[in-house]
Amino acid sequence: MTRPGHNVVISLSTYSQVPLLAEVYGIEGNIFRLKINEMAPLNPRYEISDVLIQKPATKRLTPCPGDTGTLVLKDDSGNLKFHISANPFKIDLSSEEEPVLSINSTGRLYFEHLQMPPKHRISKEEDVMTDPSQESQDDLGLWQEKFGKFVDIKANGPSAIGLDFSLHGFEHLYGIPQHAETHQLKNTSAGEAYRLYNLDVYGYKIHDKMGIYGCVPYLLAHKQGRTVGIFWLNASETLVEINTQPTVEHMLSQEGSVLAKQKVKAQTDVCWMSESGIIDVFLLMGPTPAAVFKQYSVLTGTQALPPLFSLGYHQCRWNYDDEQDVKAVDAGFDAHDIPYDVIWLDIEHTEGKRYFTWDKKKFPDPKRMQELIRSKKRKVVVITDPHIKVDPMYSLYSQAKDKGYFVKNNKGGDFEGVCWPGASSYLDFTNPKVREWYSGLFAFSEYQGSTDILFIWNDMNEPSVFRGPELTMEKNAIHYGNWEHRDLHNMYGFYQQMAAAEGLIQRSNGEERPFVLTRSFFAGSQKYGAVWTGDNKAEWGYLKISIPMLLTLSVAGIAFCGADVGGFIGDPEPELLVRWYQAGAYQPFFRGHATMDTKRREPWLFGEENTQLIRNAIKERYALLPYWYSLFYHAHVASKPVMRPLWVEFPKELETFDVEDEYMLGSALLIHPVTEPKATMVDVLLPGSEEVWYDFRTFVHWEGARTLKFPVALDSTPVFQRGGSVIPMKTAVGRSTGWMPRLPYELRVALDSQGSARGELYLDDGHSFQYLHQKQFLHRKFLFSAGVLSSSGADENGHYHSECVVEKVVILGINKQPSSVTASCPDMADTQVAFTYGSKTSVLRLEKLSLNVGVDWEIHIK
Ligand code: MIG
Repeated sequence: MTRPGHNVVISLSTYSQVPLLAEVYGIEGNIFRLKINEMAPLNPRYEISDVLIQKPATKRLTPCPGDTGTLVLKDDSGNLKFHISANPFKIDLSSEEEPVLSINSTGRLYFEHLQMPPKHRISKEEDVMTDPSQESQDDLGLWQEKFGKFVDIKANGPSAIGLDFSLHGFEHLYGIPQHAETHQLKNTSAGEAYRLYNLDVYGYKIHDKMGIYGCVPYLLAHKQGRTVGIFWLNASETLVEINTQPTVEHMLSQEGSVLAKQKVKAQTDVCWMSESGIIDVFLLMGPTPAAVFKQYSVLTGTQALPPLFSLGYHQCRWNYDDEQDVKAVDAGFDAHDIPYDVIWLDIEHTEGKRYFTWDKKKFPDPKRMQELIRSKKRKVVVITDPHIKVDPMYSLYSQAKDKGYFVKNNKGGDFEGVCWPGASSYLDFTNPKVREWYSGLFAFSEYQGSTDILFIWNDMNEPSVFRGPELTMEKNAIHYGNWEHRDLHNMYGFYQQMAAAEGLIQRSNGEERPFVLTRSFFAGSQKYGAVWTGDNKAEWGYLKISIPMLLTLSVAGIAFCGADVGGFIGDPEPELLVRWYQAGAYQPFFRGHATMDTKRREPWLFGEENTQLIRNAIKERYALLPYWYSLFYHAHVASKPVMRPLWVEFPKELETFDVEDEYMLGSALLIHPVTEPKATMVDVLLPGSEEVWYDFRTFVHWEGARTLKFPVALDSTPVFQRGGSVIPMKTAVGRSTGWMPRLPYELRVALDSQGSARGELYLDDGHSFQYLHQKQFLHRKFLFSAGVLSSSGADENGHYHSECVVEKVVILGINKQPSSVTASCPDMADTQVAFTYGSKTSVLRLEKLSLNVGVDWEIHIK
């Protein structure tokens, strides 16, 4: 063992026929990294770039005395200790002498070293081979694999890697999206492992471990008192096995009334296996959920701050047929008084699925159409897929062809597959030059018919290849740098969204925030926009599973996520559609979408009663946009998910650890969507014995640590405000977010058992980067304590002029009628505030206030 600088190098020879090199790094912020590669691989093995936002800042681990054959390192600030033994190779991590996790304690370290192909080996080893024709079939099998009609010839032969981690005391694991599965990861010992392999799966099955669309090779483990994360930085096909032994109490004996018990602590073993690349794993040592979120974002970046419009409602369909159709749908929203922000155009808007073009018959004047939408202060999103029609007359194709920008097949020609346009080649977004060129295609001068209200949707970027193995690209296709597709498959979509987002930024000379929705994703995709869960079905089960699916994406760093409202495939019954709008209104990315052969389902097509219900759901979303936007700011600067599983907010409350039918929006709202047909009652868990919870609509309150039998009608989703919070809202909604900046605010103040509350409001221009470069923003905090509600700066660096006022304050949980309420601002005489108080409800309402949102003020309640 040697110790160059900050890392430790260990030679491992027992796990592979060649020496392996293990490097151990301490990283600032309670992170630990382990890299294992062959000491001298025959060819370089793939190492991921572009996911880590910077070279992680390593820090010194101090060696301490330990047993012979063991190296003990201490991380002074994190109270962590690493016991490393080389033979057998094992690492134990402990925190203040409490064992947290062990590496390779079940001995699953696995490393297939690169070898000469069998032929070469034979010729080289001729002298020792007695009978070369007896070359074992097994050997060949490792070099080529049959998959249906496909033969995967592996350029580098077998190259798999694997490693196990034992998590001591943990039995709750989350993460490794994307699967149509529960939020809490299941034990896989009896069935299939979780598979991380990005695939296009139309109408995917629920409760399946097969990979769909995108993945993040990152999981979190949580127990009372500690949360940790394991981030396995590898983009090849990956399997994750999870084996949990829960805590058990053994009854030892019973003598009289005395019970002798022995508690055996829970342990979960996780084994990661990937097809190629190297072992590069980050251990995020928490100890809190918030600390783990932070650690992950230090590595991969935070959620991009979305433009405000993208938090509104999106109307999509495959397809809105033509300009007339777009106009009519847009007008329908106004006629029915339903807010919406964006109309979407799917693949049919193009000239024969040639992206960046328009079907001239259907969309003869795309700019005229966009000017109409602009006049409504709304936006358009169009689709651009990564496959490019093989057509020498299509300039995008011929340019990319000439420049050599397509992924290659293993014979050196351009890879060709079949997709929507027929024969297609696939842009090699892993090449920085290709990304640069692709970004340039979004320039207004390049993209004919585009304007600055046009934003982007990346679909089919797993990549989807019809008639390809599992509907994707052959693993032996060749990318930039001569890497095989197998090495980086799971990053293909990540790179496309990266290039598209960059393109939108560039077309505005760096001034405007992009919006790009992607179907495929990887660790770090949060930096480039939003993600949705692909082709779900118009069935109740898909509505229900959308919640755990989005919670899983959220804890894996992807805060801006959503599921197709209504269900993409099939025709939802009206009740399902209504319930889906009510649920979607409280999910981060809120888009109605439907496939081609479904009936039209714009919100007003199901009778006045249902229109009213959908209208209400969408309006509730718009009224809460100040809260949503503030939460996204928080996700952007402080790494906390917007949509949070209960365990994140109540990390000590065991009964929250497996909850997935309800969740928190930020720390103030608890949402329990109705996902069953004809429901009249839902069981709502109100966690926390210290908490008070208020029905968000009736203001009735309950103390926490109980399960409510909560009656539900068809008119709403159960939503509860947590005592101790202040939620900023708008008093009214507009036809889109564009009509809302001047509308006044309402503050919902819900008092905790001590009679206090706090909350925040973030606002800026909603679309540019000036919040970043010129600090043009307002970040306010509201505090209620001892009868005084105050507004003050949460971040004095920010400045933004707003005419907007706080007009209304509703305080929940005031238990006596005040005698006077006065408001005071710095440059104004104190004024009496008119109020109404309901002694039955304990609700105090202050109306007709006119307190500028950007200045400090106080309201005194006596
Ligand atoms: O499988 O572009 O998930 O949202 O409407 C069809 C057509 C291809 C799949 C996407 C879906 C989109 C559709 N696409």
